[in-house]
Amino acid sequence: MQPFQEAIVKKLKETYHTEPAKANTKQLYNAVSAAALDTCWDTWQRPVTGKTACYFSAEFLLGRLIHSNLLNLGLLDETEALLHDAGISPNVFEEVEDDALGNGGLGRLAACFLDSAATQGIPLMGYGIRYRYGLFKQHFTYGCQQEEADNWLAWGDPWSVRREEEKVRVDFGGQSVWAVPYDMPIIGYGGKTVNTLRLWQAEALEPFNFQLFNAQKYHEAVQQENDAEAISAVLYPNDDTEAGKRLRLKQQYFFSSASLQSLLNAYTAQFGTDYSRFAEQYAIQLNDTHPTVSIPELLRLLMTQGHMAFEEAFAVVQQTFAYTNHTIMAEALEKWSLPLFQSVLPEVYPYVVLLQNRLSNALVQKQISDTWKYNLIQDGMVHMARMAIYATHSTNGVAKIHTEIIKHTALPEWYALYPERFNNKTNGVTQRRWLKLCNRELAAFISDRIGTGWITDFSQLAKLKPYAEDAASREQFLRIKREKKNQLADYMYRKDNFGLNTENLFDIQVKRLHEYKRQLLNAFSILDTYFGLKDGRIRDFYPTTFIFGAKAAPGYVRAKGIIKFINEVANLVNYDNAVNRVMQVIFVSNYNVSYAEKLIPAADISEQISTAGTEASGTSNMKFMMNGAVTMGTYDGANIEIVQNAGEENNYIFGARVEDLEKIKDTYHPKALYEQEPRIRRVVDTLVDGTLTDGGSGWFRELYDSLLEGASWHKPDNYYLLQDFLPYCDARLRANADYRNRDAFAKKCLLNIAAAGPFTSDRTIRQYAQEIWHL
Ligand code: NBX
Repeated sequence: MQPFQEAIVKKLKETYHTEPAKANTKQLYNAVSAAALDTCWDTWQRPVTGKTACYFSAEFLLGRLIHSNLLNLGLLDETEALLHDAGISPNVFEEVEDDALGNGGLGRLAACFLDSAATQGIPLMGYGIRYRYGLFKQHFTYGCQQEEADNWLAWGDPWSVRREEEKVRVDFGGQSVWAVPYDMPIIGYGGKTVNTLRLWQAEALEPFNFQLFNAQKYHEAVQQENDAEAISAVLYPNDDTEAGKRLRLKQQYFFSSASLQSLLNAYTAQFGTDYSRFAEQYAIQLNDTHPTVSIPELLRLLMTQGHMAFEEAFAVVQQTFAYTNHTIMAEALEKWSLPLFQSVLPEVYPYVVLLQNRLSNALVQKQISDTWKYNLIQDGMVHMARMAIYATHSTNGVAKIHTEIIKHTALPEWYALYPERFNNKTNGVTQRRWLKLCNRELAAFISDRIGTGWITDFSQLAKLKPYAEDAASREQFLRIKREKKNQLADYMYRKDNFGLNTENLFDIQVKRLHEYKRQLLNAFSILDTYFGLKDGRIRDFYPTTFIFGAKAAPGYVRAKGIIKFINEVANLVNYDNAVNRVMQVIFVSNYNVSYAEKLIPAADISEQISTAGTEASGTSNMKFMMNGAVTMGTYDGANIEIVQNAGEENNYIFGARVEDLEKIKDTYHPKALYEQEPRIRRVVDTLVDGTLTDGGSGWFRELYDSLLEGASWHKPDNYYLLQDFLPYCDARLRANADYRNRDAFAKKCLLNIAAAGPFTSDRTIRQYAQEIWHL
């Protein structure tokens, strides 16, 4: 037996008095994890020297950690051999719950960044919240989304270490709590660097009040405990901002203050209480505006604990912080009402006023009169994005087009004031999880041809390009795709009790459910194909399986209506014997990181169909690309950079561009399109003509009206579904026809893989380190 295998056996024996062949999954999971943690403990505990970057984020969507940590430590093969010898399935850990402390792209990006930084020896530490319950679990009853709490800690938390001795106190107006850090190792590939993700848990100063208990006030006796623990109890399941929730502001301040206090404690231990050189030791990246209350909080700490004058403290703050914007949707820009902010954070508010006063002076000096566009405090609200731009040295977008839209459309007044602060950092994803781990077959295919250097240097993927011309490689690629479809079919049968036709073309759209992402457009186009097949308008259709996966925010009624609609479309198609040999539609339940790892490698077509100008970047588009799917997409987000690099001729770009929409936006009349075009009318009418039913909820009528009549808060079809409908249907039929020539299609796929080099988060995080943090 290898030493690591012996270590696992020893853990099982000492902790659970059992052995591999007899252990249950939870015991195995905890023993393997603990043994693995031991192997990197010394590396982890080595003190870091020099400047450190800190990623402040309300979300880290880590997914399942055991496989990626074993991979990065080089212990995956040994572990699997041990499982095999004990007669245990290699898939045994598939029942272990994901760490789902995030909603979607923003939280998953944070997780990719941590992996990439550790792999490249960049000292990047994550700071966030240890939610007791992560993103809700989803299932469907009669096609409607139902939510269930995500009790992820039921599996134990073997990758965290509680650091009781490093807890700090966080004060709100009238409430004080402990913030207790739980540290997780972030293990770089090869195990040479182990960084830290520090997640804070809220606990009561005094958990139990005996006096109240003795007075038989049982509820009051535990009230402090309950109120404290509420702060880190649950992840808010909205992936756009929910204005005005008191607990949400508390969460933001809780982890901001705790993280800053812990950085100041570490700084003080090394350099004393002269904080004037703080920014030489720490760079802090704000992941969207969620941690932006860190700005007045650091000011407060520097001026009270460090006795600094305001101007001096402001300079430190500005040199320390940088801000990343992830959305330009006006309704998603965070604002807090003044009364709420003042009552939750009375000690912090005065520092917001100091910032506002400094800004006011600057605006006078620059002779700017429309100050209402800039004010941090305006119309009874505290504007967090404005604060994040004003008090930091860098504001970045997450794809080229997104950064241009920030500069010229969303926040032009700020770009005019401080043009040098604005910069782009196109997103990326880690190829360790999103290729090496989730698609071992394709990873081996690549390594056989170009060596293994791509695992840590993704630019080497370009060396794969000549193999697109090699018939044997194309054939081998197709065999791998087939194998990944079979694996997905097994998984989906277990999870969703649905049988996939693995001979089919797999067309997949997975992402949060949002009107701007246009899952409804996808569904309309599927219906158009369905009617086209039945009418005989469409012939020679290559059999296709359409797959959706998405969670809707629980309060987002329209999004839930769209889920129900797609499930009804799926029923209509799947039970219709006239078409179900050539079409399948399935909406998988509980789409999460682990499901993504099964779905993405099996895709032939990646659906990236947001309204131009709305998706800041997208990151699943990159994951699909590196797994050899072609992009069916609009000119939006990182799709643009993807197809520029891989060739438009190897992808399917359709629909109105930002400039086109700009031109038609005042005259757009979706009802005219509906009336003129029978194919549009036919699919839109299924919402109301009895073809499909919403079970009496009224959701489908509401969707119908939103497209044709609008609502009090928006114009009709404000995401231009009907505008892009026919071009989308055409592009899909074109791709479907192309797919018949499997060999030619495989060539496109291979050219996409070979062009994926720039879309690694290794490149992104290097750019942050060099251009923003100056490490
Ligand atoms: O961030 C996403 C964007 O929509 C994607 O285009 C982008 O690729 C990704 C990474 O840059 N934004 C996102 O995921 N937002 C959230 O999850 C979110 C969560 C909570 C909240 C607001 C937004 N209050």
